[in-house]
Amino acid sequence: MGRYRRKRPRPRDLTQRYEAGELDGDPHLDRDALDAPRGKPRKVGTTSEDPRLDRHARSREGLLEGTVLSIGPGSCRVRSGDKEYACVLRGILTAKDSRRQTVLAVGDKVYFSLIGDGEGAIEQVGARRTILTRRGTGPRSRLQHIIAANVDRVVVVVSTREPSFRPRLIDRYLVAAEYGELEAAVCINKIDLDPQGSYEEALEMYRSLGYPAVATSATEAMGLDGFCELLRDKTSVLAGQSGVGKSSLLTAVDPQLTLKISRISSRTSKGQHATKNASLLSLSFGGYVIDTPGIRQFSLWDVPAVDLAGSYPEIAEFGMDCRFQPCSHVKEIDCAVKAALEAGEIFPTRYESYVSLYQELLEREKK
Ligand SMILES: Nc1nc2c(ncn2[C@@H]2O[C@H](COP(=O)(O)OP(=O)(O)OP(=O)(O)O)[C@@H](O)[C@H]2O)c(=O)[nH]1
Ligand SMILES: [Mg+2]
Ligand SMILES: [Zn+2]
Repeated sequence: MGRYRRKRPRPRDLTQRYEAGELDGDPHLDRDALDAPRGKPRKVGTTSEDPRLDRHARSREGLLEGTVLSIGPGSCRVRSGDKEYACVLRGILTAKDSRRQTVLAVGDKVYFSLIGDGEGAIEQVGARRTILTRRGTGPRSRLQHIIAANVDRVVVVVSTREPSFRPRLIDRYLVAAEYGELEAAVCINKIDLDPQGSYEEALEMYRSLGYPAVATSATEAMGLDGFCELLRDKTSVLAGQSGVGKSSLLTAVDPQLTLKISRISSRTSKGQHATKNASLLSLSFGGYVIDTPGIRQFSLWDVPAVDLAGSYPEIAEFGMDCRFQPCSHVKEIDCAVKAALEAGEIFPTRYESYVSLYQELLEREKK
């Protein structure tokens, strides 16, 4: 079962492109440059002939450059060099954007002016290298929520129990990561609560799909070296349900971090997040990580149903041989994905998760 082994290399190294300045731009001149639309980072002004580049260099004169560490009501914390500033947003940046829940995201590169001791006003937001997004919840369900900007990797954290293991949720995060062209990894925490090791099959499955996967116990200090290696020297974001142990894992691998941890092991009811806001943290062993508050439901932002298969590496690969292009791999005849499923080359749980997500996205498109 599941003989698929991921061969596909990552399409390109975004970090290198970013460092080469290829992806930089000025959102004031091109608001769309703020996001990597539909997951594809766009090149903005890459040649010196581009008149926007000069204007943008001039307009940043006298401003400090920093990174958004966390966002509170009305202001945010920004790190610049080794100092932190409390910053407000200039009016132009707070102007209502009909599609976004917030103008600013944790991890954003910003340019700000000093307005007091340790206080600044954000004048510009740099183009985003990558974004991890979801749909807003409740009344904000038509808005895009940016979970993190400019990260290299998403580490999806789940627990064996308390709260129970949710493979469908993992797949949603993996799709959001693939769609945003981010690396993704999986961490199965609280293995101390599953001495039979029933999580091992899932661990192997994610590995065979090409996702680094580790099994840990934050409280019993198991598997923590592997978890460290997922984070070392990268900028990562931890994502997953409330109570799975994201903050516990971070304090276990880096005792310098003082994060609020839930006193109760299982978090099942609404509104009991131990972590209230996403925050960007510096790791003593190298790298940065964004700890996020857990969410109950993860709804994908703006992935067209027809593009979903592209975010399941094994389905994308077998799908190249389907008779119809594009093929939904749900109802068509001569579907190479269904043939691979029959032959035991695709994990049934992954195919089922694909079909259910495909139908959900299709339903949404009809509305
Ligand atoms: N048994 C066991 N409990 C754990 C483990 N890791 C964390 N916990 C407990 O699980 C609870 C939730 O941990 P947190 O670190 O606050 O979880 P979180 O994912 O950060 O939750 P939010 O901040 O609400 O999103 C706490 O009571 C931890 O002590 C583990 O490996 N094993
Ligand atoms: Mg937390
Ligand atoms: Zn097909």
